[in-house]
Amino acid sequence: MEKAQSHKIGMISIVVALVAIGAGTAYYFYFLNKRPKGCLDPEKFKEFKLVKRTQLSHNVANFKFALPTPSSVLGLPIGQHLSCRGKDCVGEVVTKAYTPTTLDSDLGYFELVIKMYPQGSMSHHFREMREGDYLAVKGPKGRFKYQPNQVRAFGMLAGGTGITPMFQVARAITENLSDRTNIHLVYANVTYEDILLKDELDNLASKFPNRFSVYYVLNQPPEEWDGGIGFVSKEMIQTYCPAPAPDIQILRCGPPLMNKAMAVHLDALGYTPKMQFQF
Ligand SMILES: Cc1cc2nc3c(=O)[nH]c(=O)nc-3n(C[C@H](O)[C@H](O)[C@H](O)COP(=O)(O)OP(=O)(O)OC[C@H]3O[C@@H](n4cnc5c(N)ncnc54)[C@H](O)[C@@H]3O)c2cc1C
Ligand SMILES: *[C@@H]1O[C@H](CO)[C@@H](O)[C@H](O)[C@H]1NC(C)=O
Ligand SMILES: CC(=O)N[C@H]1CO[C@H](CO)[C@@H](O)[C@@H]1O
Repeated sequence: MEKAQSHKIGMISIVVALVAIGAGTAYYFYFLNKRPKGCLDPEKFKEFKLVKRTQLSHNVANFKFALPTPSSVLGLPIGQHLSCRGKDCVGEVVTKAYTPTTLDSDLGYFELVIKMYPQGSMSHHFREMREGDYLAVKGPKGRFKYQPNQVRAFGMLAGGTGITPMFQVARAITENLSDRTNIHLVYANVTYEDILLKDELDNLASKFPNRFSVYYVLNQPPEEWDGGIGFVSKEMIQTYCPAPAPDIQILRCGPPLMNKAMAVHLDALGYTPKMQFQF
């Protein structure tokens, strides 16, 4: 009797275990298939073909890369970036972060806007790239998590190429009609010619006057200039960004010295660490 009982219990636990394994496997495959299929692998570099290179200024170009099929999705969450691998001028391998200016709603391709510095190591790689060449890319990378209406408003402090993650977030927000988030961008550069994506940003501002505003700041402004002059100041942040509140966030992305200066300004103005994010 006792032996039969324990035998029965043994059988039951085996059945329970099998059912659990079955359910787990089904759950795993269900979510694996439900997940939008992306072309990226966070562990492994994958190669993408450069199909079009468009020079935008003497040292800035737009690089368009093809995805495996015309309906492929890159699979990069809003505001996250790619790790790109290349070789510098002496053949040393380098990897650097880049945020596409395209979104997952752009099927079959992604685009990078790259500023190439004369002495830059990855800059060298991009300068040498020709249509038909392949770029090694890994991702997604980054801690930024964005959900529609997660905040009432974003303030954005960008410098130079730090505009690309801001532009991506701004596009995603304005292209979603049920997202009511407001965006206040302050964008700093040295000269007028350094301003990246200016047409695209001005376009957003005129199409969405109540939701997107941009204030340009230049170290060396042209003679006629109605934007800011010098470095981004505490007063500019006060005037052009949302005031500290639990439902706003200030994003920053620029050269390290600018990021540091902006963090000091934001702390002094009373923005808590939770109200600040650095890409
Ligand atoms: C999240 C994130 C997203 C980014 N997205 C983009 C993007 O979309 N497009 C893009 O072009 N870059 C982007 N960057 C910057 C990029 O990762 C590299 O830092 C940049 O391309 C320079 O790399 P490099 O190897 O050519 O230069 P390095 O070898 O690192 O630098 C060599 C020299 O270049 C000059 N230099 C380098 N960076 C700067 C700078 N920011 N300002 C002024 N002078 C500089 C300096 O003189 C420096 O001494 C992003 C960075 C981050 C963190
Ligand atoms: C747009 O926003 C709504 C909610 O505000 C969300 O449910 C939807 O997924 C968003 N669409 C896209 C394409 O992100
Ligand atoms: C690429 C570039 O010109 N970057 C500069 C833009 O302006 C900010 C602030 O003046 C500088 O810190 C960047 O180096």
